[in-house]
Amino acid sequence: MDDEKGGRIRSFVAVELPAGQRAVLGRYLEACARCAPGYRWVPAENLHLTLRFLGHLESATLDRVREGLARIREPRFRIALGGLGSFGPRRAPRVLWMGLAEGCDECTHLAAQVEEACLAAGLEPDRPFAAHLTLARSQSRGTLPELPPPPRLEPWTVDAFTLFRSQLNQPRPEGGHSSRYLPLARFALS
Ligand code: 2AM
Repeated sequence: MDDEKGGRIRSFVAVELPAGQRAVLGRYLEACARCAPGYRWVPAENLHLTLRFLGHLESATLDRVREGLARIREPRFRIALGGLGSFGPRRAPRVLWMGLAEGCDECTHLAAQVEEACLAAGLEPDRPFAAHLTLARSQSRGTLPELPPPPRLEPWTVDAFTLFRSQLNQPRPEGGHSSRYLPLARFALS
């Protein structure tokens, strides 16, 4: 299985979506997938807001990261998803995402605390953080068709963040393959 390289574990830190927002967004992404099959749309169960991609870590390093994450003391905060955005060429974006209408500063601050824990555990510095919830990745390099308007999603309170293990290329019950994300630890915000 290629989530493990020489015993190392592929992992990342993220904010999870509540079940209600996940379900609404999941239905929207199914509609998008019918419009734009040249994109790989994230399955509802995989939706998350990445705070820090950790890559493949030795288990001792992952333990140090986990200990550092457990020492983070930050307050809960409200978050609201906003409009669609993209990375890459405007007409044929590489990645489609949803931005934050609320909670962007708090998320950025939390990501900076996570980054500190990673550096203390011996990881290389990450690229600058830009809060976004990835919805789809291009698999064809073709132009992006017009998408249905995104749903309005209720804001919610983020009361924890999660360390995930990523297992690549798991077969899906409905066919095809995608990553499977397994929560390793959840860290409460105060
Ligand atoms: P993103 O989709 O929010 O950009 C789990 O794989 C998460 O880690 C992905 O959702 C992705 O975040 C991020 N990620 C995956 N591969 C990455 C890479 N090579 N560099 C940086 N972040 C990556």
